[in-house]
Amino acid sequence: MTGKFIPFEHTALSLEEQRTRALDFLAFCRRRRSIREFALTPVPQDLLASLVLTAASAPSGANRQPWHFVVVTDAALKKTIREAAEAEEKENYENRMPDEWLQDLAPLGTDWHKEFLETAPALIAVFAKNFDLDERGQHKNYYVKESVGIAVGFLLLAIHNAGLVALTHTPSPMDFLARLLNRPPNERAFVLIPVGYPKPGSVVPAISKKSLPEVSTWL
Ligand code: IYR
Repeated sequence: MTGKFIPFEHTALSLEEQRTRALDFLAFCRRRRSIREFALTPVPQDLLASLVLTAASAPSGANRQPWHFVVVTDAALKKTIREAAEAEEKENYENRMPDEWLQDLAPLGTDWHKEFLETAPALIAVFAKNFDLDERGQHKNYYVKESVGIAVGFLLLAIHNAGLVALTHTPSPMDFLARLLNRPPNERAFVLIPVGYPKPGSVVPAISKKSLPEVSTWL
């Protein structure tokens, strides 16, 4: 072992406490919903910083932390992002998406209009880095999609835990984000997450999650 090791601080729980916490957390996670309509209420910067740090606490291949988060609260920049995303999405909905995809999206009620990119008080653009760029050149990262996917999972639950709501938005193609946000050439846009408070009276699609037997096999 060449690395430095420190004691792991494990919090031991009684079995009863484990069960209660597991069920409470399940109920908590099930209350999370993707929200597409936001109130104009701003989110304080310190709260957004805690969310980003929670995402950045995720495990990653060789602990390379192959992510970068750009937090956009500037109104003019949000408008520019909205216009660029809508241009791509209009093309998607009208020409690029096959019928099967459009039918799968119908219950969600989505279309190419992306007002939330302007009304949400903050947009968190998540970038994935296949390699780092340093003085010596390129330094490879590992399991980049898996790592950034896990970090986004942490981020979505951090948002929910802080009493905020979000949407996992994936305008496609997303290259315009790196350009508009001046990102270096080693960063690729991974997902765009509007964050804020729900518009009063918000509704969500009446959809359900699969059952345990549908999602798991026990051997
Ligand atoms: N990115 C498009 C389409 C879309 C795709 C999936 I898969 C969704 O779950 C929801 C939307 C959009 O944002 O409208």
